[in-house]
Amino acid sequence: MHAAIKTWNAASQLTEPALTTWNSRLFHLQLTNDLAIAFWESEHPLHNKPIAIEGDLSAANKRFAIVVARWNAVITDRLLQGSLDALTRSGCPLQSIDIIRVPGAWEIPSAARTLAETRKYAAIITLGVLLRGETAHYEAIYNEVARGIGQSQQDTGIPHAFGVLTCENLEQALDRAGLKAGNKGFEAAIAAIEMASIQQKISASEAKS
Ligand code: DLZ
Repeated sequence: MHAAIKTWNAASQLTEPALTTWNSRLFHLQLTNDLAIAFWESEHPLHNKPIAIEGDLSAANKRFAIVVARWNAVITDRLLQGSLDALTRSGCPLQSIDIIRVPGAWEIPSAARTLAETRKYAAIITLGVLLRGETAHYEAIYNEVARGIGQSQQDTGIPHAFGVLTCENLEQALDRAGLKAGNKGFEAAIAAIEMASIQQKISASEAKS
């Protein structure tokens, strides 16, 4: 580009290409007193690096299950609404979504595992709310729920999105269920869609190699 400009107008006010401190080269062409053009060349930081497999956000042609606790239903219903919103807006029809209601967060892992073992689902979304102030043995329950969902995911290889809120009180839970801090049910479903796509892509690349 520098050589081409020189040929085009040898008299132009052209600086020589100079190395910058951020691994790139730069020169200027002064066109008028008020107007200059900068030409900047840099190497893309990912040049020659392996191409990453990344999930897309299409939920079409996949089946999803949502396990939702009835305890604190005023919140979990909103989380469920958020998950359904994310799935349907990403191309998953309602007929391809199974909703399983369980009594409380404690029951989520076993239902999730039963569903995962059917191998019918691209991913499972788990939704519940534990309120610290109102739940005896809060830490113990939470740890076991998180462990059980994680274990089901690891043992079956089916992605499980974690949408079990742990909140100090009802107000905080409402904020996270669509009021002030987004809707964690929506976010969990988006993670599920992305992971389902990643799994599909990894399987496809395995089949090719
Ligand atoms: C018992 C109980 C309590 C105290 N708190 C909650 C809660 O905040 N969130 C929730 O999802 N479930 C709670 N549960 C119910 C337990 O999860 C479980 O359903 C029952 O102990 C029956 O096994």
